Amino acid sequence: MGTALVYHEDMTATRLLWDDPECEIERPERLTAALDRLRQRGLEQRCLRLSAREASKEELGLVHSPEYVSLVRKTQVLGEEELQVLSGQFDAIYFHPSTFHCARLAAGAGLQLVDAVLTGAVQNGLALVRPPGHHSQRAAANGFCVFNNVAIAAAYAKQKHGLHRILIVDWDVHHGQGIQYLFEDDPSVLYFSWHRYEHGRFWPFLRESDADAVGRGQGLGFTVNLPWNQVGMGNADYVAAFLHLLLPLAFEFDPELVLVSAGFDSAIGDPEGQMQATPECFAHLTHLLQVLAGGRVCAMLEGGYHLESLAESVCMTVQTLLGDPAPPLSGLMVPCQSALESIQSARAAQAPYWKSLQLQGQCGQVLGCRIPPQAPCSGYDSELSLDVTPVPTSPSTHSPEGRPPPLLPGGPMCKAAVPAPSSLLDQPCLCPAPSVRTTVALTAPDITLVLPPDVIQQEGSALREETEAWARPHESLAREEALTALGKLLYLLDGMLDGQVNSGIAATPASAAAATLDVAIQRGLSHGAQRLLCVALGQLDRPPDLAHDGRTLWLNIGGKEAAALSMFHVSTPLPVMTGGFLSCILGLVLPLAYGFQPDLVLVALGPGHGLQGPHAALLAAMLRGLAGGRVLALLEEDSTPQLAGILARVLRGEAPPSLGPSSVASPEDVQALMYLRGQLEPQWKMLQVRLIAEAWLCPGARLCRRGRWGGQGK
Ligand code: Q9C
Ligand code: ZN
Repeated sequence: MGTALVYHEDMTATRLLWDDPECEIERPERLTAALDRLRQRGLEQRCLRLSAREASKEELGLVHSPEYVSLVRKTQVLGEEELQVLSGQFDAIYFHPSTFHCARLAAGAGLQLVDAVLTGAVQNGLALVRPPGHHSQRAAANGFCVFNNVAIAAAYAKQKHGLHRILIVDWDVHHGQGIQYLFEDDPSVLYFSWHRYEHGRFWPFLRESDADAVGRGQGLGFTVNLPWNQVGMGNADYVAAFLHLLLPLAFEFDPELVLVSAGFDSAIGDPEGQMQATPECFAHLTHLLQVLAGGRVCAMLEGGYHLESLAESVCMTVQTLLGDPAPPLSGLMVPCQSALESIQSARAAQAPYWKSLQLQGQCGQVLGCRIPPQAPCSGYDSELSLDVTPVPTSPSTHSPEGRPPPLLPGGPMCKAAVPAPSSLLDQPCLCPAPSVRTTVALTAPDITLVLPPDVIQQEGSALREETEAWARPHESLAREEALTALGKLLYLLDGMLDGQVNSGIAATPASAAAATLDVAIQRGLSHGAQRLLCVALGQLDRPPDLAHDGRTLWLNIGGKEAAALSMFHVSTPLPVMTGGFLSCILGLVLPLAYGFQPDLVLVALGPGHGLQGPHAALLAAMLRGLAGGRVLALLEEDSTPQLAGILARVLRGEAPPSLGPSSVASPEDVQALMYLRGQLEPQWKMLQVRLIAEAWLCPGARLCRRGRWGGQGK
């Protein structure tokens, strides 16, 4: 459906005319650097270019007072000295004779973007604007912001398009207090902001930036603040904040539109933020938001003062909006202690208002943390002792500990998939983009009818002798249909491993599902995949000959009971309610997957998987964030064409349909999740939603700590 890029050259006009060290970072080159890089990468050319229009007086009046708008209008005719005097009446503000025009274009750009998305002209988009907006208030300019572009867009989407639920995600490193003030009593706008806070010692030094500011009146629980109390927050911290705080609330809120206050001063290199998140992290943040609101995402530029970091991060955002898979994240995926404290205090502050936070993470209080009798903590099966050597703590600003298993010597895979400290100028991904995004290797011809036109229907098969050799150990692969399907699957898998094809779908006869999956795993591991994530739904047993070398993470959803036989062999029942399914994905599957950093993902819908199309689509869409989007979905041959069609669409980058209002998780779902967390948290730090110290208060977790993989905690 396309991505809009809204811009107008005139927005480079406003600039600082006098000496002011605080304001000099907000300069015209911010826009030109971002736009030049988008052109260089061929990204601008792939967007629908829209020229920004000026917002009208009425539109500005949706959030600003008439007096304030006329005050800003008058700056057009002031001389330099008068401009400087007026600027001095606000905090961190400069006016220029072009400010009024630029600020009206900036607000208007957002409105055009919202119109384009809500009329269906495009799926999503980015407005590249100056001045930024999120600090601006009803009658005050603040922090380089004159009119509140994102707030005006939200009010406009409500008024002109009749929307009832709008999510604003403010990933700028500063608190958008302007947006907070404008919507603090409005339950139709959910405002999420993370920001450098340092216990109140960072600009704008507001008490109301802390996690306990949650909105007022009808709007209680619709303001979500995540204060960062240390600098140096990185990819793992940001992803953890999305998985454990923003996304549970966002799914429960079920927005019709997502607006992003897209400031890139939260990226590495920025002098204001002093954070560590690499540009690729913004591809992941964008990707994670695209599963909401049917993919209707409107991003608007806010801050971002390191031109190189800004330009790269903008490219990552636009590339992801265009549907390209996110490049793998670099670095250890271990959130730091301070980030966990912040996330936990925000979860605690929000818990009274959100069902999705009420049952979990409040260990011992709401639900109690009982160990399911069928799955005792102690006494692991001895065959499962792992010969995975602990890897030493890496030097980093906040010394994370624990990491995925050691890497094996390379295959022909993307170098960036190997977790390694990255410098800003590292190429995001050294593998060439596959020429084919999604291929389906299906045997039932009626399925092609529901496929999007650019999804390739694969004709090829692996050589007969080779297919037979792979099939030989498996009785269930002896039949002709199973062999034919296996040949197609092997051919597709090779195409993915060679980088010809990004993702694919293959079908197998139901009776051969487990054996086919086993072959796919072995073939993947022997043909270049270094870490393979296998998400198996339904009755699919872990292949008996799977090596315990940490190269395969096996996750069975639809097992009889919650069980972690090792840190690489996890099984959980299929959640019965949508709420449980969401917490399983956000609270278990994705934290494990992000922690593991696979370079190939297999997702198998096996016998009795019981997953509805939209749920399967959501899972596949979110797993596409891993492994550079290298996801192979295995279906049973008698799956409906609709299921194959919906999976093909999300794997090529379309948004999954929204699930609608979600039910709560059932007590059984919650219990399974909490049990597995207790088991796995010591090894998989992305699972953590509370501090280890607190976990000790939970009797279940304490027992679980005597696990076999070290289990010493922090
Ligand atoms: N060194 C935006 O990013 N100065 N505004 C803070 C601390 C004001 C930031 C001084 C920063 C305003 C849109
Ligand atoms: Zn900022």
